[in-house]
Amino acid sequence: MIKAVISGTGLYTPPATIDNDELVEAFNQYVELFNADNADAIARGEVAPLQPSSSAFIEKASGIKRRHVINKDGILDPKRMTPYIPERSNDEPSVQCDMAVSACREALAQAGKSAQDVDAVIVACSNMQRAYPAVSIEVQEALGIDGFAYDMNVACSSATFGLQAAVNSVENGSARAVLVVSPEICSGHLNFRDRDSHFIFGDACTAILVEREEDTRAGQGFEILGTSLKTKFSNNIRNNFGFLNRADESGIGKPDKLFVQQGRKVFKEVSPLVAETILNQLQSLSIGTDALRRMWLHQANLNMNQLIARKVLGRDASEDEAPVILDEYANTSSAGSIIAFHKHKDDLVSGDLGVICSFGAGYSIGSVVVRRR
Ligand code: CO8
Repeated sequence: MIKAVISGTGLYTPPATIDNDELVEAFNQYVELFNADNADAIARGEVAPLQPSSSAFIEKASGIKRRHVINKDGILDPKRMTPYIPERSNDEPSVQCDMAVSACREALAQAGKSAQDVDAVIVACSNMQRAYPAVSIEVQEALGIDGFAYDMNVACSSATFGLQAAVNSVENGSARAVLVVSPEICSGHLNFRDRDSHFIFGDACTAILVEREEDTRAGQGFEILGTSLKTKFSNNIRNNFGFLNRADESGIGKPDKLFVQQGRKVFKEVSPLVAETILNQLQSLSIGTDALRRMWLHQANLNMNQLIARKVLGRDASEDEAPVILDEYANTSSAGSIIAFHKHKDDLVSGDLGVICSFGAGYSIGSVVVRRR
Protein backbone atom coordinates (compact mmCIF):
# COMPACT_ATOMS: atom_id res chain seq x y z
CA MET A 1 0.00 0.00 0.00
CA ILE A 2 1.25 3.49 -0.90
CA LYS A 3 1.74 5.79 2.08
CA ALA A 4 1.66 9.61 1.85
CA VAL A 5 4.07 11.91 3.68
CA ILE A 6 4.49 15.66 4.02
CA SER A 7 7.99 16.20 2.67
CA GLY A 8 8.16 20.01 2.46
CA THR A 9 6.37 23.24 3.31
CA GLY A 10 6.70 26.82 2.08
CA LEU A 11 5.47 30.25 3.10
CA TYR A 12 5.08 33.57 1.31
CA THR A 13 4.75 36.53 3.67
CA PRO A 14 3.88 39.93 2.13
CA PRO A 15 6.55 42.44 3.25
CA ALA A 16 4.11 45.20 4.33
CA THR A 17 2.83 45.11 7.92
CA ILE A 18 0.17 47.09 9.80
CA ASP A 19 0.33 47.12 13.60
CA ASN A 20 -2.73 47.61 15.78
CA ASP A 21 -1.96 51.28 16.52
CA GLU A 22 -1.73 52.16 12.81
CA LEU A 23 -4.93 50.29 12.01
CA VAL A 24 -6.83 51.86 14.90
CA GLU A 25 -5.58 55.36 14.02
CA ALA A 26 -6.95 55.00 10.46
CA PHE A 27 -10.22 53.51 11.72
CA ASN A 28 -10.71 56.30 14.25
CA GLN A 29 -10.04 58.95 11.59
CA TYR A 30 -12.77 57.29 9.50
CA VAL A 31 -15.11 57.39 12.54
CA GLU A 32 -14.45 61.12 13.03
CA LEU A 33 -15.11 61.81 9.34
CA PHE A 34 -18.32 59.73 9.38
CA ASN A 35 -19.64 61.35 12.56
CA ALA A 36 -18.83 64.87 11.25
CA ASP A 37 -20.47 64.14 7.86
CA ASN A 38 -23.57 62.80 9.60
CA ALA A 39 -23.68 65.28 12.52
CA ASP A 40 -27.22 66.53 11.77
CA ALA A 41 -28.71 63.06 11.32
CA ILE A 42 -26.92 61.91 14.48
CA ALA A 43 -28.32 64.93 16.40
CA ARG A 44 -31.86 64.05 15.16
CA GLY A 45 -31.34 60.47 16.34
CA GLU A 46 -31.68 59.09 12.80
CA VAL A 47 -28.12 57.74 12.58
CA ALA A 48 -26.14 56.11 15.38
CA PRO A 49 -22.70 57.66 15.87
CA LEU A 50 -19.79 55.27 15.23
CA GLN A 51 -17.60 54.29 18.20
CA PRO A 52 -13.77 54.34 18.08
CA SER A 53 -11.68 51.17 18.06
CA SER A 54 -8.83 50.42 20.48
CA SER A 55 -5.49 48.58 20.26
CA ALA A 56 -5.81 47.39 23.85
CA PHE A 57 -9.18 45.75 23.06
CA ILE A 58 -7.82 44.08 19.92
CA GLU A 59 -4.85 42.52 21.67
CA LYS A 60 -6.83 41.41 24.71
CA ALA A 61 -9.81 40.00 22.75
CA SER A 62 -7.79 38.28 20.01
CA GLY A 63 -4.04 38.17 20.74
CA ILE A 64 -3.35 39.92 17.41
CA LYS A 65 -0.55 42.53 17.41
CA ARG A 66 0.01 43.12 13.69
CA ARG A 67 -0.76 41.64 10.27
CA HIS A 68 1.03 41.33 6.90
CA VAL A 69 -0.90 42.70 3.92
CA ILE A 70 -0.48 42.87 0.14
CA ASN A 71 -1.20 46.62 0.18
CA LYS A 72 -1.00 48.91 3.18
CA ASP A 73 -1.78 52.43 1.88
CA GLY A 74 -5.31 51.71 0.64
CA ILE A 75 -6.28 50.07 3.95
CA LEU A 76 -4.92 52.95 6.04
CA ASP A 77 -6.52 55.70 3.92
CA PRO A 78 -9.61 56.65 6.00
CA LYS A 79 -11.43 57.69 2.82
CA ARG A 80 -10.80 54.29 1.15
CA MET A 81 -10.20 51.55 3.76
CA THR A 82 -9.73 48.89 1.09
CA PRO A 83 -6.41 47.55 -0.21
CA TYR A 84 -5.34 48.88 -3.59
CA ILE A 85 -4.28 45.92 -5.73
CA PRO A 86 -4.16 46.99 -9.40
CA GLU A 87 -5.71 44.67 -11.98
CA ARG A 88 -3.19 42.84 -14.16
CA SER A 89 -3.47 42.00 -17.83
CA ASN A 90 -4.32 38.44 -18.88
CA ASP A 91 -0.70 38.05 -19.99
CA GLU A 92 0.67 38.65 -16.49
CA PRO A 93 0.58 36.17 -13.59
CA SER A 94 -2.28 36.84 -11.17
CA VAL A 95 -1.45 38.06 -7.64
CA GLN A 96 -2.52 34.72 -6.15
CA CYS A 97 -0.37 32.87 -8.71
CA ASP A 98 2.70 34.92 -7.75
CA MET A 99 2.16 34.22 -4.04
CA ALA A 100 1.54 30.53 -4.72
CA VAL A 101 4.63 30.06 -6.90
CA SER A 102 6.82 31.61 -4.20
CA ALA A 103 5.45 29.32 -1.45
CA CYS A 104 5.54 26.23 -3.71
CA ARG A 105 9.18 26.82 -4.68
CA GLU A 106 10.15 26.87 -0.99
CA ALA A 107 8.19 23.65 -0.33
CA LEU A 108 9.87 21.93 -3.31
CA ALA A 109 13.33 23.12 -2.21
CA GLN A 110 12.73 21.90 1.34
CA ALA A 111 11.75 18.47 -0.02
CA GLY A 112 14.67 18.44 -2.48
CA LYS A 113 12.26 18.01 -5.41
CA SER A 114 11.53 19.81 -8.68
CA ALA A 115 8.35 20.47 -10.67
CA GLN A 116 9.08 17.30 -12.71
CA ASP A 117 8.48 15.22 -9.57
CA VAL A 118 4.98 16.65 -9.03
CA ASP A 119 1.76 15.55 -10.76
CA ALA A 120 -0.89 17.82 -9.24
CA VAL A 121 -1.61 21.23 -7.74
CA ILE A 122 -4.55 22.01 -5.47
CA VAL A 123 -5.16 25.69 -4.74
CA ALA A 124 -7.18 25.52 -1.53
CA CYS A 125 -8.22 28.86 -0.01
CA SER A 126 -11.12 31.09 1.04
CA ASN A 127 -11.30 33.39 -1.98
CA MET A 128 -10.29 32.98 -5.61
CA GLN A 129 -9.50 36.22 -7.40
CA ARG A 130 -11.48 35.23 -10.49
CA ALA A 131 -14.11 32.70 -11.50
CA TYR A 132 -12.00 30.92 -14.14
CA PRO A 133 -9.68 29.61 -15.43
CA ALA A 134 -8.77 27.91 -12.14
CA VAL A 135 -5.92 29.66 -10.31
CA SER A 136 -4.40 26.21 -9.69
CA ILE A 137 -4.01 25.58 -13.43
CA GLU A 138 -2.21 28.92 -13.75
CA VAL A 139 0.11 27.89 -10.87
CA GLN A 140 0.66 24.49 -12.51
CA GLU A 141 1.66 26.25 -15.76
CA ALA A 142 3.91 28.77 -13.97
CA LEU A 143 5.77 25.98 -12.16
CA GLY A 144 5.99 23.77 -15.28
CA ILE A 145 4.09 20.79 -13.86
CA ASP A 146 2.81 18.17 -16.32
CA GLY A 147 -0.35 16.81 -14.67
CA PHE A 148 -3.61 18.20 -13.31
CA ALA A 149 -4.82 20.98 -11.01
CA TYR A 150 -8.01 22.18 -9.38
CA ASP A 151 -9.24 24.85 -6.96
CA MET A 152 -11.20 24.16 -3.81
CA ASN A 153 -12.71 26.34 -1.10
CA VAL A 154 -13.67 25.24 2.41
CA ALA A 155 -12.93 28.70 3.92
CA CYS A 156 -10.61 28.41 6.94
CA SER A 157 -10.35 24.64 6.51
CA SER A 158 -9.36 24.72 2.85
CA ALA A 159 -5.73 23.66 3.47
CA THR A 160 -6.54 20.67 5.71
CA PHE A 161 -9.34 19.52 3.39
CA GLY A 162 -6.85 19.99 0.52
CA LEU A 163 -4.35 17.86 2.44
CA GLN A 164 -6.87 15.01 2.62
CA ALA A 165 -7.50 15.33 -1.14
CA ALA A 166 -3.73 15.23 -1.74
CA VAL A 167 -3.30 12.17 0.49
CA ASN A 168 -6.13 10.44 -1.40
CA SER A 169 -4.51 11.17 -4.78
CA VAL A 170 -1.10 9.92 -3.64
CA GLU A 171 -2.44 6.81 -1.90
CA ASN A 172 -4.76 5.80 -4.76
CA GLY A 173 -1.93 6.20 -7.25
CA SER A 174 -3.37 9.07 -9.32
CA ALA A 175 -0.41 11.32 -8.46
CA ARG A 176 3.16 10.74 -7.24
CA ALA A 177 3.23 14.09 -5.46
CA VAL A 178 0.72 16.91 -4.91
CA LEU A 179 1.23 20.55 -3.96
CA VAL A 180 -1.49 22.02 -1.71
CA VAL A 181 -1.21 25.79 -1.81
CA SER A 182 -3.27 28.43 0.03
CA PRO A 183 -2.85 32.01 -1.25
CA GLU A 184 -5.04 33.87 1.25
CA ILE A 185 -5.69 37.55 0.47
CA CYS A 186 -8.06 38.03 3.41
CA SER A 187 -7.68 41.84 3.28
CA GLY A 188 -9.63 41.74 0.00
CA HIS A 189 -12.77 40.56 1.79
CA LEU A 190 -12.41 42.30 5.14
CA ASN A 191 -14.66 45.27 5.98
CA PHE A 192 -12.09 47.71 7.41
CA ARG A 193 -15.01 50.03 8.36
CA ASP A 194 -16.48 47.43 10.76
CA ARG A 195 -15.27 47.98 14.34
CA ASP A 196 -16.11 44.39 15.36
CA SER A 197 -13.90 42.77 12.74
CA HIS A 198 -11.57 45.34 11.09
CA PHE A 199 -8.53 43.91 12.93
CA ILE A 200 -9.10 40.22 12.33
CA PHE A 201 -7.35 39.25 9.09
CA GLY A 202 -4.00 39.36 7.31
CA ASP A 203 -2.57 38.01 4.04
CA ALA A 204 -0.13 35.10 3.45
CA CYS A 205 0.33 31.99 1.35
CA THR A 206 1.40 28.50 2.42
CA ALA A 207 2.34 25.43 0.40
CA ILE A 208 2.63 21.77 1.40
CA LEU A 209 4.19 18.98 -0.67
CA VAL A 210 2.57 15.58 -0.17
CA GLU A 211 4.56 12.69 -1.67
CA ARG A 212 4.75 8.90 -1.80
CA GLU A 213 6.87 7.69 1.11
CA GLU A 214 8.97 5.58 -1.29
CA ASP A 215 10.09 8.74 -3.15
CA THR A 216 11.46 10.42 0.00
CA ARG A 217 14.63 10.01 2.05
CA ALA A 218 14.47 7.94 5.25
CA GLY A 219 13.65 10.22 8.17
CA GLN A 220 12.43 13.04 5.93
CA GLY A 221 9.26 14.94 6.78
CA PHE A 222 6.09 13.72 8.48
CA GLU A 223 3.98 10.59 8.08
CA ILE A 224 0.26 11.35 7.85
CA LEU A 225 -1.40 8.97 10.31
CA GLY A 226 -4.95 10.15 9.62
CA THR A 227 -7.21 12.99 8.56
CA SER A 228 -10.59 13.79 10.09
CA LEU A 229 -12.96 16.26 8.46
CA LYS A 230 -16.19 17.66 9.89
CA THR A 231 -18.71 20.22 8.62
CA LYS A 232 -21.88 21.61 10.20
CA PHE A 233 -23.87 24.41 8.54
CA SER A 234 -23.88 27.81 10.25
CA ASN A 235 -24.60 31.39 9.18
CA ASN A 236 -22.41 32.79 11.95
CA ILE A 237 -19.51 33.37 9.54
CA ARG A 238 -20.84 34.43 6.17
CA ASN A 239 -20.00 36.38 3.02
CA ASN A 240 -22.70 36.83 0.35
CA PHE A 241 -20.31 38.00 -2.36
CA GLY A 242 -20.90 36.00 -5.51
CA PHE A 243 -21.53 35.86 -9.22
CA LEU A 244 -25.28 36.42 -8.84
CA ASN A 245 -24.83 39.77 -7.01
CA ARG A 246 -25.19 41.63 -10.33
CA ALA A 247 -28.62 40.03 -10.83
CA ASP A 248 -30.05 42.16 -7.97
CA GLU A 249 -28.67 45.71 -7.96
CA SER A 250 -30.33 46.48 -4.60
CA GLY A 251 -27.73 44.36 -2.80
CA ILE A 252 -24.59 45.80 -4.40
CA GLY A 253 -22.35 47.59 -1.88
CA LYS A 254 -24.13 46.15 1.19
CA PRO A 255 -21.82 45.01 4.05
CA ASP A 256 -22.95 41.37 3.69
CA LYS A 257 -20.90 41.20 0.46
CA LEU A 258 -17.83 41.19 2.72
CA PHE A 259 -16.87 39.04 5.74
CA VAL A 260 -19.47 39.14 8.55
CA GLN A 261 -19.41 37.06 11.73
CA GLN A 262 -21.03 36.63 15.12
CA GLY A 263 -17.63 36.29 16.79
CA ARG A 264 -18.82 35.40 20.26
CA LYS A 265 -21.19 32.68 18.96
CA VAL A 266 -18.40 31.28 16.77
CA PHE A 267 -16.08 31.14 19.76
CA LYS A 268 -18.67 29.33 21.93
CA GLU A 269 -19.94 26.90 19.30
CA VAL A 270 -16.73 26.00 17.48
CA SER A 271 -14.31 25.52 20.41
CA PRO A 272 -16.04 22.40 21.88
CA LEU A 273 -16.59 20.93 18.39
CA VAL A 274 -12.87 21.25 17.61
CA ALA A 275 -11.74 19.69 20.88
CA GLU A 276 -14.22 16.81 20.38
CA THR A 277 -13.04 16.22 16.80
CA ILE A 278 -9.38 16.05 17.87
CA LEU A 279 -10.12 13.81 20.87
CA ASN A 280 -12.26 11.41 18.80
CA GLN A 281 -9.57 11.22 16.14
CA LEU A 282 -6.80 10.53 18.66
CA GLN A 283 -8.96 7.83 20.25
CA SER A 284 -9.60 6.17 16.88
CA LEU A 285 -5.83 6.13 16.28
CA SER A 286 -5.20 4.78 19.83
CA ILE A 287 -3.10 7.83 20.70
CA GLY A 288 -3.32 9.20 24.24
CA THR A 289 -3.28 12.99 24.63
CA ASP A 290 -0.14 12.67 26.78
CA ALA A 291 1.64 11.41 23.63
CA LEU A 292 0.84 14.60 21.73
CA ARG A 293 3.99 16.68 21.30
CA ARG A 294 2.45 19.63 19.46
CA MET A 295 -0.82 21.15 18.19
CA TRP A 296 -0.65 23.46 15.18
CA LEU A 297 -4.06 25.08 15.56
CA HIS A 298 -5.99 27.44 13.28
CA GLN A 299 -4.88 30.96 14.14
CA ALA A 300 -7.99 33.11 14.67
CA ASN A 301 -8.03 33.92 18.36
CA LEU A 302 -5.48 33.25 21.10
CA ASN A 303 -8.08 32.73 23.85
CA MET A 304 -9.91 30.24 21.63
CA ASN A 305 -6.71 28.26 20.97
CA GLN A 306 -5.83 28.18 24.67
CA LEU A 307 -9.34 26.91 25.48
CA ILE A 308 -9.23 24.19 22.78
CA ALA A 309 -5.73 23.06 23.85
CA ARG A 310 -6.90 22.92 27.49
CA LYS A 311 -9.94 20.82 26.52
CA VAL A 312 -7.72 18.40 24.57
CA LEU A 313 -4.87 18.09 27.08
CA GLY A 314 -6.90 18.46 30.28
CA ARG A 315 -4.49 21.21 31.37
CA ASP A 316 -3.04 24.47 30.06
CA ALA A 317 -0.81 24.04 27.00
CA SER A 318 2.59 25.73 26.84
CA GLU A 319 3.43 27.86 23.81
CA ASP A 320 5.83 25.09 22.81
CA GLU A 321 2.90 22.65 22.70
CA ALA A 322 0.51 25.01 20.88
CA PRO A 323 2.59 27.62 19.04
CA VAL A 324 1.12 31.03 18.24
CA ILE A 325 1.68 32.94 15.02
CA LEU A 326 -1.48 35.05 15.01
CA ASP A 327 0.23 37.81 17.00
CA GLU A 328 2.36 38.45 13.88
CA TYR A 329 0.02 37.34 11.06
CA ALA A 330 -3.52 37.80 12.49
CA ASN A 331 -6.05 35.33 11.00
CA THR A 332 -4.86 34.20 7.58
CA SER A 333 -7.78 31.79 7.19
CA SER A 334 -6.65 28.39 5.89
CA ALA A 335 -2.98 29.39 5.86
CA GLY A 336 -2.87 29.91 9.66
CA SER A 337 -2.39 26.37 10.99
CA ILE A 338 0.02 25.64 8.13
CA ILE A 339 2.13 28.74 8.96
CA ALA A 340 2.31 27.46 12.54
CA PHE A 341 3.37 24.01 11.23
CA HIS A 342 5.89 25.50 8.78
CA LYS A 343 7.56 27.64 11.44
CA HIS A 344 7.38 25.19 14.35
CA LYS A 345 8.09 21.69 13.06
CA ASP A 346 11.86 21.41 12.66
CA ASP A 347 12.64 20.85 16.36
CA LEU A 348 10.49 17.69 16.51
CA VAL A 349 12.43 14.41 16.68
CA SER A 350 11.67 11.05 15.09
CA GLY A 351 8.46 9.56 16.50
CA ASP A 352 7.04 12.86 17.83
CA LEU A 353 3.30 13.15 17.24
CA GLY A 354 1.36 16.28 16.40
CA VAL A 355 -1.99 17.48 15.08
CA ILE A 356 -2.64 20.19 12.50
CA CYS A 357 -6.19 21.48 13.02
CA SER A 358 -8.16 24.16 11.19
CA PHE A 359 -11.64 25.48 12.00
CA GLY A 360 -13.93 28.25 10.83
CA ALA A 361 -16.61 29.16 8.32
CA GLY A 362 -19.00 26.43 7.29
CA TYR A 363 -18.60 25.50 10.10
CA SER A 364 -15.69 23.37 8.93
CA ILE A 365 -13.04 21.50 10.91
CA GLY A 366 -10.06 19.63 9.46
CA SER A 367 -7.71 17.65 11.69
CA VAL A 368 -4.54 15.92 10.47
CA VAL A 369 -2.45 13.73 12.79
CA VAL A 370 1.22 13.49 11.81
CA ARG A 371 4.34 11.71 13.09
CA ARG A 372 7.89 12.93 12.57
CA ARG A 373 9.74 10.30 10.57
N1 CO8 B 1 -12.45 48.29 19.80
C1 CO8 B 1 -12.95 48.52 21.02
N2 CO8 B 1 -14.04 47.86 21.51
C2 CO8 B 1 -14.64 46.98 20.68
C3 CO8 B 1 -14.17 46.71 19.39
C4 CO8 B 1 -13.02 47.41 18.95
N3 CO8 B 1 -12.52 47.21 17.72
N4 CO8 B 1 -14.98 45.78 18.81
C5 CO8 B 1 -15.92 45.47 19.71
N5 CO8 B 1 -15.74 46.20 20.85
C6 CO8 B 1 -16.55 46.19 22.08
C7 CO8 B 1 -17.98 45.74 21.81
O1 CO8 B 1 -18.77 46.86 21.45
C8 CO8 B 1 -18.37 45.15 23.14
O2 CO8 B 1 -18.71 46.22 24.03
P1 CO8 B 1 -19.90 46.00 25.15
O3 CO8 B 1 -19.40 44.91 26.03
O4 CO8 B 1 -19.96 47.33 25.79
O5 CO8 B 1 -21.11 45.61 24.35
C9 CO8 B 1 -17.08 44.54 23.67
O6 CO8 B 1 -16.00 45.19 22.97
C10 CO8 B 1 -16.98 43.04 23.45
O7 CO8 B 1 -17.28 42.77 22.06
P2 CO8 B 1 -17.40 41.30 21.51
O8 CO8 B 1 -18.32 40.51 22.36
O9 CO8 B 1 -17.65 41.36 20.03
O10 CO8 B 1 -15.87 40.83 21.73
P3 CO8 B 1 -15.29 39.39 21.91
O11 CO8 B 1 -14.65 39.30 23.24
O12 CO8 B 1 -16.23 38.30 21.51
O13 CO8 B 1 -14.09 39.40 20.83
C11 CO8 B 1 -13.61 38.54 18.64
C12 CO8 B 1 -14.39 39.58 19.45
C13 CO8 B 1 -12.13 38.84 18.79
C14 CO8 B 1 -14.04 38.67 17.19
C15 CO8 B 1 -13.89 37.13 19.16
O14 CO8 B 1 -15.27 36.94 19.36
C16 CO8 B 1 -13.37 36.05 18.28
O15 CO8 B 1 -12.24 36.03 17.83
N6 CO8 B 1 -14.18 35.00 18.05
C17 CO8 B 1 -13.80 33.85 17.26
C18 CO8 B 1 -13.95 34.23 15.87
C19 CO8 B 1 -13.42 33.18 14.93
O16 CO8 B 1 -12.70 32.28 15.21
N7 CO8 B 1 -13.83 33.37 13.74
C20 CO8 B 1 -13.40 32.56 12.72
C21 CO8 B 1 -13.04 33.52 11.69
S1 CO8 B 1 -13.49 32.94 10.18
C22 CO8 B 1 -12.10 32.36 9.53
O17 CO8 B 1 -11.16 32.11 10.23
C23 CO8 B 1 -12.03 32.31 8.03
C24 CO8 B 1 -13.28 32.81 7.34
C25 CO8 B 1 -13.13 32.86 5.87
C26 CO8 B 1 -12.06 33.85 5.48
C27 CO8 B 1 -12.62 35.09 4.89
C28 CO8 B 1 -11.51 35.99 4.39
C29 CO8 B 1 -11.81 37.46 4.66
